[in-house]
Amino acid sequence: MSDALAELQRQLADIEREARSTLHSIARESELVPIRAGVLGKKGVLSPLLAALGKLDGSARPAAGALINVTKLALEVLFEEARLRLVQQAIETRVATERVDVTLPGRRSEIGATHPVQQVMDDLVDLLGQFGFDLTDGPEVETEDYNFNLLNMPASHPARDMQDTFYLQNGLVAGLLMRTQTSPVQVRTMLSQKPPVRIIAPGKVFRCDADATHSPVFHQIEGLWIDTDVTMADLKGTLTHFLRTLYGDDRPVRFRPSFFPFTEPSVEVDVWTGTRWMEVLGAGMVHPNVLRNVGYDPEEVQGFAFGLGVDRLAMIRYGITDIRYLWENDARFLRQFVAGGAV
Ligand code: 2NM
Repeated sequence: MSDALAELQRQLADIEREARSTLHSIARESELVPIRAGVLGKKGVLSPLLAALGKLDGSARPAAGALINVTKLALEVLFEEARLRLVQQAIETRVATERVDVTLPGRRSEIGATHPVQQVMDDLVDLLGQFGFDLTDGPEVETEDYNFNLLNMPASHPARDMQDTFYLQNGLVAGLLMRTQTSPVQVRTMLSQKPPVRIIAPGKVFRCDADATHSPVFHQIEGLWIDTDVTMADLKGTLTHFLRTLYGDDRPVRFRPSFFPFTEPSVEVDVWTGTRWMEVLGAGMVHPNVLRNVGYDPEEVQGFAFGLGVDRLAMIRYGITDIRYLWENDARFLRQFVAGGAV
């Protein structure tokens, strides 16, 4: 072998050894590209050797060319092996570090639960629905007509005082207020429907009052049943059955005479707790003036209405002593009412 060939062989061996050791030291496939270019590329270390072929003796050229090609092939194999090894390593690293333990419990933010007042509301609405009452609703901002005048509450009525009612002063529409009861929904329904009417109106009501047992925003369900032959006996029978479904079949129920401007006669209804009478709702036969105000003839149709405070019933059901707990949104308080236990 000529000196030139021996020298070429030495150089090729150096290049191959150098490439092997470089390929063993790298960790990422992306590092491969510049290294490959530096060896096999146009400006790589093999190029000057190929260029030098021209300067060799014609007789030495084929052997030199063959040597370079054999090394080039070997290098290509080396680079491909390295690429496969690095790709495989990357996959194994990902599998090891991004492993998902499918046996872990799911992670999520607290999704919360139905508020205790809403739970009672839902239960009562559901029960009254079974009694045949249709669900209605209406605006929380009302006019003096719907909230007071049509309900037989004249301008002189004490409940209409600024001290008790939130009046709105928006400078555009006079006489708007936050409804103080859901009866305006009953009025709107009677104005738009002929009897028979059998509805409940659940919702928020607003009064200027705040202490341990009064909240400026609270919840009512009012019921109304008007037909040609609805009597005080229907009032007593329906409400007794309603309360005994809620509190137990043999629960003593008591009707006391009372007064509301929109009913005559009016009653307050108590249930026996075992130690004392507890007031749970107010009711009465709808006043003839109210019937006339909505265009009904009190000689032809009559009926009863009732109203109950949902927040108070929730406080009784859950033993809550201060109504303000219901509004503070303290998660430690609210978590106690999650059905089936704390979240
Ligand atoms: C109550 C008590 C008694 C009542 C009356 C009416 C209407 F619109 F028919 F006149 N709605 N609700 C009523 C009657 C409400 O709450 C303690």
